[in-house]
Amino acid sequence: MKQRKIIHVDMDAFYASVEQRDNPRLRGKPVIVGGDPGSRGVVATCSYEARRFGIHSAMSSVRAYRLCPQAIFVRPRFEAYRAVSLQIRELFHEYTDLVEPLSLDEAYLDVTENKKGIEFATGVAREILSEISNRTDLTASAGVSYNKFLAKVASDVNKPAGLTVVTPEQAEDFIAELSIRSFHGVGRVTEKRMLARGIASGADLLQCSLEELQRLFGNSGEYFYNIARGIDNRAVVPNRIRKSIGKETTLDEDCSDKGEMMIILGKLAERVAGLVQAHNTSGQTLTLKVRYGDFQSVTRSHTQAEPVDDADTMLLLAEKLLDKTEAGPRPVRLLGLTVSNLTTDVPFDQSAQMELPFP
Ligand code: DCP
Ligand code: MG
Repeated sequence: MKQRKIIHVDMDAFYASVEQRDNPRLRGKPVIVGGDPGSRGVVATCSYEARRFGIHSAMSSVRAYRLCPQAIFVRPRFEAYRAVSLQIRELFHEYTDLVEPLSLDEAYLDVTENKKGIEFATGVAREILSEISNRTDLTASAGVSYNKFLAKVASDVNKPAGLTVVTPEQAEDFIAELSIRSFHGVGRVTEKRMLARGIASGADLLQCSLEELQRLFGNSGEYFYNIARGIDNRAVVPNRIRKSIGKETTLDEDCSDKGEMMIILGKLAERVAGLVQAHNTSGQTLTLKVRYGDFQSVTRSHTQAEPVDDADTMLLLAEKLLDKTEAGPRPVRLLGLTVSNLTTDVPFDQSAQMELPFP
């Protein structure tokens, strides 16, 4: 296999940096994004100033407050984070379509072939980091290597605003010195089990046989065995993103009664709203599709600033859209409702494919 060029990009103290960017009073201060200490909230993330006090993601807000009473707590503003996420994703796609987002703030890129014909992956990474800072006023860090595992670990090495390259020649030493905690895929439980076996670093992991690792970690055993040797053949898999979420249904027989149509649209609205909510999203456009008895189809759409995610609003809009068709006077054989202009990226996933047919 041809040697690949993989980049892992990860924004620095993401939510907290967005808050500091948008509110100058927060700059240079310990900022905690998450629930307030009065509630039983947790820290989503915190600024680097707050990290000096030992505060980190997933810590209870009460504990964070005790560690740093002068910290400023702010509630998350997901719309702002999503907007940045879209900006950086668009940027990534200027270099390659092999972009695999892991969350709002990080992604793998396979730039073996890149759209700009840049020879070295390091050059691509450097350009991406500087463009991120130009376009978003935020910093990111990147890791560059020949597989996902090494790129991901490398991106963490020189945070913030760092660029770390691991060449095939450097990989062995790089991995040997890694603490087991910094291996991607090693959670707290696995870390404990490894430490109990005397595995504290990449070098220790390299001493373990495949059989032992499989006995200890089941299916993951082989993964650990391979990454200790710098082997990781996982491909960068781009998520296909849904443009819309909708349902349609063919009626048992052609229908000329608008009341009946509204009952069917009510069920459709429930289904579509359920899906939209299940994907944690909402959309600004609702489209009604009507197929008449003679198979001619028409659509009518309504777009509004306020995103929609509930069945009641959808049904209300659907009724107005239905009035803009010839449904009634002309018998109808199919009705459909679709929400588009989604406010978040919704990947096609298993759960969506496994959906049951209407009703
Ligand atoms: N996040 C969260 N809860 C967690 C971890 C993360 O809500 N337990 C959110 C907040 C982070 C964002 O996801 O800003 C990105 O997660 P990262 O792990 O990349 O952390 P940061 O970007 O905040 O910091 P770093 O500079 O270490 O990447
Ligand atoms: Mg990050």
